Amino acid sequence: MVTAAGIIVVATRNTGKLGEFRVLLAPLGKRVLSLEDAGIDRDIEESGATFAENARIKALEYSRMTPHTVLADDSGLEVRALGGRPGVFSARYAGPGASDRDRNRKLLEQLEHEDKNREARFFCALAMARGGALILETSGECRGIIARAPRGENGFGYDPVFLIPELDKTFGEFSLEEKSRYSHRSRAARNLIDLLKRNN
Ligand code: ITT
Repeated sequence: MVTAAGIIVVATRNTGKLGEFRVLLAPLGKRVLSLEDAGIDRDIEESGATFAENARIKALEYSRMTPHTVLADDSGLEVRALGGRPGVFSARYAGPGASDRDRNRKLLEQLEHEDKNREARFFCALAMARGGALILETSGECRGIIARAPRGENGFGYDPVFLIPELDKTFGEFSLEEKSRYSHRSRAARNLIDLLKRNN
């Protein structure tokens, strides 16, 4: 297999994540390819019990399908009043075929009677692999609260309902540049870049 050291395949079909990674990985000066760009159309079952396990499964499996280095992200929202749910089920929270809007509606309904206890965190686990071998793993988190109603049109997923109280802004009201400073994914990506620098 021919590998190109200047390429990273980001193992996601989520275009929101991909757009963020293009910004977050820019300091590495590598070409960022999507699964589609890399010609990979198979899907991997996310059977892990934790974000870290799922990120590892995705990185290892996809790295067997391409000669390039693969970076996988498994992420989601943990809400304290819901005992940490939706957690690893964040993408599947409102069942198959549901939209981001459906998931946000369900979340707000479930928290309807929670006036004070609305704390939540976004968590992002990253795993990097090549040729079926793990290179590194890291993670990042961002704490906030669940807003009373969706605000803002930017981002994806639960962004419109995830509020940073100090700024009185949801992630849905953040620009891509602001989200790239505060988010769980940006923290994980900074850790990844530090680890890569230390290992080289
Ligand atoms: P891939 O597996 O292809 O990467 P996915 O959307 O299924 O895409 P996950 O399994 O990691 O990704 O599920 C993460 C879900 O958590 C995602 O669909 C969103 O609903 C939510 N999520 C994760 N990061 C988020 C963010 O930065 N903003 C808003 N919602 C986020």
